[in-house]
Amino acid sequence: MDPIQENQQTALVSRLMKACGGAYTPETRRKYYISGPQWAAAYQGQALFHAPTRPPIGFEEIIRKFAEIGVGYWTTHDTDVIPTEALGTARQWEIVDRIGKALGEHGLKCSMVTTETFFHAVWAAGPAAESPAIREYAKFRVSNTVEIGHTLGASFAVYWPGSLGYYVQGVVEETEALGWYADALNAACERDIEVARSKNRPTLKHCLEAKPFEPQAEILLPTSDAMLAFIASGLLKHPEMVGLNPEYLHELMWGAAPRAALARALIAKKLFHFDINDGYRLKHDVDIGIGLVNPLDWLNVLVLLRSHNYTGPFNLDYKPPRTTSQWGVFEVSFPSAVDRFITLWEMAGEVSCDPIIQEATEALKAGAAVQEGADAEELTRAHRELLTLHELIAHRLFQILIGQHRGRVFIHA
Ligand code: GLT
Ligand code: MN
Ligand code: MN
Repeated sequence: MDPIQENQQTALVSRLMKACGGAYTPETRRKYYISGPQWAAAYQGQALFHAPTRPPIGFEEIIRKFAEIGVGYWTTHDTDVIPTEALGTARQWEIVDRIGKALGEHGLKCSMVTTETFFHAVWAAGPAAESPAIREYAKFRVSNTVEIGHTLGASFAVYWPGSLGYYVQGVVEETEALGWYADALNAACERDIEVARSKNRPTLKHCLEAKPFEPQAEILLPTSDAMLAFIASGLLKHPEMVGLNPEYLHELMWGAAPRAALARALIAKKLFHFDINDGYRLKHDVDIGIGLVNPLDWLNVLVLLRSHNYTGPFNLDYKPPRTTSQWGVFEVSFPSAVDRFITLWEMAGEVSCDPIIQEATEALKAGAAVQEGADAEELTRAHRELLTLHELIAHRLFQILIGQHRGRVFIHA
């Protein structure tokens, strides 16, 4: 092939993207509770060892592009859209007003707001620092985000306490720091109750998001399970208002089975919100698009959520790769991530009503016919053949993933 001229590259990418097929219409995409984060679309590709590869982009353009694609909901950090120095000022409300107009004009809704308590130098010692003045500032920041959320019509507030931890041991007293962190959440909930009452709206759902490592060396709330314990610890004044925003990759990062982590959130009735992406076990937070690494695991995750009637948002918290251009973010990255989610979600519906999986599951639950008082030997023998169904179910899931259950064949015998 001849080298591709610069002015022919978008046409090539568009043509191949179309040739992939399988795209859903924006109307279909809008039927799902899928939200697009401002920070994901605006991510310029920078990291500790990486210079940016894409130019900056503002919320107006992102909201317009999300609308074109069919992403119906938008999420943001306070400082993704409002400069730190403008927070709480008249300028903040001018910007919020502009956001509201852009959302209205393009038919999007703001579903979630979150507070940046990790990037600015003020958070060097975290949002629950020793200094009372910094902790008061943290309370202001989370309460201010709650007000912004209500103004934009959001239903969820997310908290990622990434900088709640330490680099060097012995400086931070963990129980004290967790108590101080709870004070900030309590302030947010109390402000929420006041604002919700004054605006005649329901209170927000406050969702904690765990990540096991980064940016601190040691994190005080590293997993969703740790957060469930924190919610139930007695430190929160309104534990009923606080739940989880697990992120698929963040559970994988510590070596968990994300589906099992979600199951634990479900039985605690705390699965409020879900960040969807992909990546690798025991590696850093690469935030790859959903289904590009672990499609079978993702299918299983969605089977669980479907069967428990999860109705919360699916937040596309991934980072378009550095190799994708700004144009490509909206031509390839977002539409393909949305479409993989929808495909996996619909496929999960097929799993739930697949006759083979259903019968195998029912048979396993019926168990073997055994005499009363059977001993271990007899029980083992009685179930010996039945338990082969475990592997058969896994095989069937693979078939569904690749479409063999619908007659897709690779070799004609
Ligand atoms: C940060 C983190 C994400 C969280 C964001 C919410 S902040 O980008 O890595 O996983 O969802 O505050
Ligand atoms: Mn996340
Ligand atoms: Mn992540």
